[in-house]
Amino acid sequence: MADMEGRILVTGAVGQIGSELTMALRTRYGGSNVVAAGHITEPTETLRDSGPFVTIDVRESAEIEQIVDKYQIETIYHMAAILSAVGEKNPYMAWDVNANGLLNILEIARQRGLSQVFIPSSMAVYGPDVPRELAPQDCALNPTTMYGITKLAGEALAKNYIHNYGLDVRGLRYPGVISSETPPGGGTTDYAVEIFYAAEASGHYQCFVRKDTVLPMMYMPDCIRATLNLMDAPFEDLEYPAGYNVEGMSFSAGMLVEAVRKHLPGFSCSFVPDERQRIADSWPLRLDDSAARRDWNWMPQFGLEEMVEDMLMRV
Ligand code: AKB
Repeated sequence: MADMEGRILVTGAVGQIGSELTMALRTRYGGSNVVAAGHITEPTETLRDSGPFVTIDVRESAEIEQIVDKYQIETIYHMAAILSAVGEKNPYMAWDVNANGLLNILEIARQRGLSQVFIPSSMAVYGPDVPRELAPQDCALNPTTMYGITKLAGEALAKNYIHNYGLDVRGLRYPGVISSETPPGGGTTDYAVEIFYAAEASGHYQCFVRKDTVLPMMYMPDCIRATLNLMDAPFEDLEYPAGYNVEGMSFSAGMLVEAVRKHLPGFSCSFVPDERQRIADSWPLRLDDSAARRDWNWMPQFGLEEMVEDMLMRV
């Protein structure tokens, strides 16, 4: 077991990343030391029975405070968030949950002198004006989606709490995350997960972005490793603590279909772009994650072929 002082709280613990992160933290630190917080969605039995489970609306400070005090929380992984496609339809809610919710967490962490806070940023902080072939770590950020604006605000708030109060806040700019345990909900990169379930269930998928749509992606085991490795790194080594670029691979929707067809030759896919195409077109094709590689030895283990093979064994 790695060293740990006090307990950990994971908000958004029922979500795509939160559910697997909670289980990874429970394996590392013991089930009773990791409090999983959901909101509306019911937890799986595994999540509910492997440690404390609570309900928190992150927009309500008092609800967070009560849990932080009751369980003597020292570290928060704040994974609760509204994703891009839902955020575009409900911009006010996206701001309220993603920006106000994050501010509540930071303020509670500051007031109680917590040791560490993790915040999930996203490649959505970039807008279409960046060099899309390889988005630099450090450049002007002009997101065009409400989701991206909330993530940029999250990074700015994190920097503010680091510089003004010395709070240890760390974050990753996640690309699309592909996983088999908990489906994502309401994101633009969801097609890269849905395709596997459709391939197994019916042999056909109707994809909501164009075949030539290229986006940065990452397989869940790499996502969890990146998150934990960033949190383990000495803070003084981190030049960009509030939001490091990370990616595992980058492919077009058409390349993903071909990679699946190598294993399931009968699989077919049609491409019928909807409003999520506009969101995808505003994001980079690849992220330059050399700062993460340099500062805390980030190195992905899964490329497209390895990820597809593993996913098809699991779904
Ligand atoms: C989404 O598609 O909204 C997310 C993200 C890239 O942050 N997966």
